Amino acid sequence: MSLAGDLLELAVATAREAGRMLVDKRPVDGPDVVQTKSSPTDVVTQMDRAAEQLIIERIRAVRPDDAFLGEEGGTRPGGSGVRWVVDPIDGTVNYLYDLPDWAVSIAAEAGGAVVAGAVEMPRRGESFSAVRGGGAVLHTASGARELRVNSHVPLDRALVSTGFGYSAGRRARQAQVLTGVLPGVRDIRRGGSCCVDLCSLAAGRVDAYYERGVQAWDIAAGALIVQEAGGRVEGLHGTPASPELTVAAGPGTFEALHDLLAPLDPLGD
Ligand code: LIP
Repeated sequence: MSLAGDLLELAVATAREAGRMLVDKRPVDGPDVVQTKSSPTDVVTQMDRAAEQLIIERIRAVRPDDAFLGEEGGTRPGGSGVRWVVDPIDGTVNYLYDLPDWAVSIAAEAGGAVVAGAVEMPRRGESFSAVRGGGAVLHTASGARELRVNSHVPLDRALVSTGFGYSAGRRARQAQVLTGVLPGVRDIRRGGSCCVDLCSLAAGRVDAYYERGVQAWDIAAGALIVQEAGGRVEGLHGTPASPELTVAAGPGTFEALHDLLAPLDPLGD
């Protein structure tokens, strides 16, 4: 098997194990918040930390020389040219409230580019994955299906998902931008997890996604899944997607959403 294929297999198996652990070991009264980050509502639970530790241990047992970038601090250098980008729970607030839309996201980079990605959604019973150049797939108990984004959806009929940051100032600005987007689209969805939103786009369950301020670990696996399902994932004016701004949609819809967003100055203060 190719390196990317090997990495994918490890990503999928590890994400599945972490997802199972997060369901099985979630305390009945809800997980404890052990830390807050950018604001009092940007929380880390003991389960985020336990899942990240499990993921790093499992991968290191097989590939001890790889580097890691982990949301909960599991960042370490490596000498193999492979780096794992890990979000142990994307959608932590959903997990805290026992809402189903959260996921384990694991991406593998080789030579600086994401080549494999797995997004495990245990409460939905869904495993999304992609390998660069090999397409994107959704596995469920009833089988596997190849993913394809919706394309050329007129913007006024496009269902668009988005998200909001954790700081009050950033949210106020995001709300202003939203007043310019909402009248031009079918409707808006705010699910609470970037990688779930990206997988929903890849599966044709929404038509587009944009968000300011997501991190590398939120988008790494989901962006590959969207691209392999035929979609575009970029910033504004041909820049790559980044923590600054991520815009994602199928051909035709992407350009229309881009042109609606750009004059709204979504990166302004
Ligand atoms: C979440 C993102 C989501 C965003 C949330 C939050 P976390 O990540 O996936 O898109 O809207 O505010 O940042 O904090 O659950 O890993």
